[in-house]
Amino acid sequence: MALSRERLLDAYRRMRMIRSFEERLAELVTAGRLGGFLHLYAGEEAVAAGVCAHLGERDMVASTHRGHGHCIAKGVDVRGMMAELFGKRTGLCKGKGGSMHIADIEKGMLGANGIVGAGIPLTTGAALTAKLKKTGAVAVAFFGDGATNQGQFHESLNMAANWKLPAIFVVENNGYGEFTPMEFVTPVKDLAVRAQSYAMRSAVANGMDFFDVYEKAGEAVEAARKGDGPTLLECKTYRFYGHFVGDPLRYRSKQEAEDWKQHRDPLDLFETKAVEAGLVDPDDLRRIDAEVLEELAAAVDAAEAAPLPEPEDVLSDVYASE
Ligand SMILES: Cc1ncc(C[n+]2csc(CCOP(=O)(O)OP(=O)(O)O)c2C)c(N)n1
Ligand SMILES: [Mg+2]
Repeated sequence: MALSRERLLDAYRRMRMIRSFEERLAELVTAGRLGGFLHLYAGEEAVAAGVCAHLGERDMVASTHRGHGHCIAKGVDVRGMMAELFGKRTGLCKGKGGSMHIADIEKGMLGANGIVGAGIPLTTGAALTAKLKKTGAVAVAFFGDGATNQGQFHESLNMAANWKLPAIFVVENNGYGEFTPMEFVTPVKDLAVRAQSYAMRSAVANGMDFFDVYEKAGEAVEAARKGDGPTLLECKTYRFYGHFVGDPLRYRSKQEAEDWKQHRDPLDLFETKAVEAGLVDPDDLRRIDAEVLEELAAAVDAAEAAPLPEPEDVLSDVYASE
């Protein structure tokens, strides 16, 4: 599916919002204005944006501990996210979830998740629901290279392939799980090969290139929608900030990180390709950059000014009900 100028600009806006959102959070934490443990998605924007550009609100997404990017790409309200990060009553989850539990079911965001790999069976369940109810929706799991060594990854892929569920399993291979390089714990180089055990379709994408992710995710979504079952899509990517805000980064060289930032930044790559092909105008991109910063400044102001939850709120929304 070729992208119109309008949809390209929308994809760029989402990627820019992810980048600026994460940069703002890093500043706020460093300045002591925001607490909590944060895993930033900066560097991986093309994966979330390239996949979510194929999805509508009825489609479901399950995320990870590094979840802000997936939420933004899926259309979750940035003001509600910011207030949630500040633990405020106006947050998407009324301030009780925080970074690793942001969820917005109305937008098809099943939730960030502090348990590595746990979004994968949730996605499998959402895909089973879509199939049984014939909604035409697909379900997407985003997860890291580390998560592919969890049992639930293998159990879910087996089940999804066997039942031809409309699922897309997107592995964000950023080369590290916490502070451990992938090659220390994983004997295969391309995680996509793991799909073969389940007779599942697979693809490898350059996760820094929106257009490559968009194309390969498009094939996966199309196959899922027409009943041809799931795909394991491996996106090779890199996290610019390390595992969490404050990570001393002793396990990777400065040169390695600089190389990714200088030569493979997904926003730069998008701009070069889209402008050279005459698809967008740099002025439009600069206008979006400015609008995103304005929107974020308003979100931070609103979040800081918002009330904290009341003590009695601790007892509401604790148990699921019909
Ligand atoms: C079941 C479980 N085991 C261990 C952890 C601790 N932990 C948090 S993030 C992480 C690394 C995950 O690596 P990966 O899946 O590659 O995702 P990335 O952080 O690189 O995006 C680990 C081991 C956890 N949260 N849950
Ligand atoms: Mg990883």
